[in-house]
Amino acid sequence: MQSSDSFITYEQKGAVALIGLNRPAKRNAISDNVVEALAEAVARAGAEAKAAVIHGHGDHFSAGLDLGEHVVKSPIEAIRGSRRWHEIFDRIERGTIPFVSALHGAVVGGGLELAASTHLRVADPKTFFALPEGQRGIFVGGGGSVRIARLMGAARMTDLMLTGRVATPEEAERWGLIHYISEPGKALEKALELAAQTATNAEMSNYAILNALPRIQDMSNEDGLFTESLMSALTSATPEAEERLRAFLEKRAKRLDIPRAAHG
Ligand code: 1HE
Repeated sequence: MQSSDSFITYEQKGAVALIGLNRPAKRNAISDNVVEALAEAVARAGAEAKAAVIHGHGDHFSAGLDLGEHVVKSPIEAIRGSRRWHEIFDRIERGTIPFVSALHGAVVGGGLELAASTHLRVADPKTFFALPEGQRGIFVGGGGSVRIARLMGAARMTDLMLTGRVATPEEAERWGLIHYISEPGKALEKALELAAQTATNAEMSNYAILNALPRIQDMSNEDGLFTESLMSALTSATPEAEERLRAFLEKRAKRLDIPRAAHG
């Protein structure tokens, strides 16, 4: 038996926390122990790091909910379990630091729900995505009907759930489910690079991107524009913003990395 404190690994790489799902023998299936260890790692990252990467040890990111544990649950126990997943994934999505997921192998069911709670998703070219809940006689319970449906559209999610079909990284990218397809075998490297980049942003800007932007999507135009102006005022009234704006005007700021093709 694996000891419960090793279900998740935690390392710090500069300003970035590296959180690893670590049950490779069970394809990183997410048991109650994994969820609790993840909660601790997420809290630690929020306190100690400026960005975080979530990845999977072994050949897969995650095979989703631990089906062995699930079968013995009564409805009320399952509701408690689902609500606990919501709580922790919400801390990832609406916290104070950006999370990047490095995906490879299976990103299935609850594994995809976890990935959907992160802010940027990078996938290896051999990653595969599926929502086989229909075949297992269950439903999503880790926030997928909200997050995954919003990312790729409820119609596409319906297809994956009804048919159980497996989607490719190219499809996932086209649907807006992932942001990047890495070079083969380099998803973690690319995710770390992106996380390190986000860690250099002003913390208030990151907070606004993580917390105001998604909430504004749930508002009317009027309320969205109003909230945007408040957030904008709050963000620009920080000493960090003042210094960064001055650095740009004094030509001390790092310049935009403009793709060569755009130079004409
Ligand atoms: C598991 C799990 C799991 C593997 N819970 N034990 N998720 C699924 O329906 C996906 C189920 N898993 C698979 O389809 C396959 O395992 C994979 C395609 C991901 C990987 O295949 P493969 O050939 O590398 O591994 P395997 O031989 O299938 O599995 C290796 C072991 O991991 C095996 O245990 P063993 O004791 O026989 O060695 C499997 O039983 C075990 N294993 N996946 C428990 N998921 C909050 S609601 C979310 C709802 C969902 O997530 S539904 C989707 C569930």
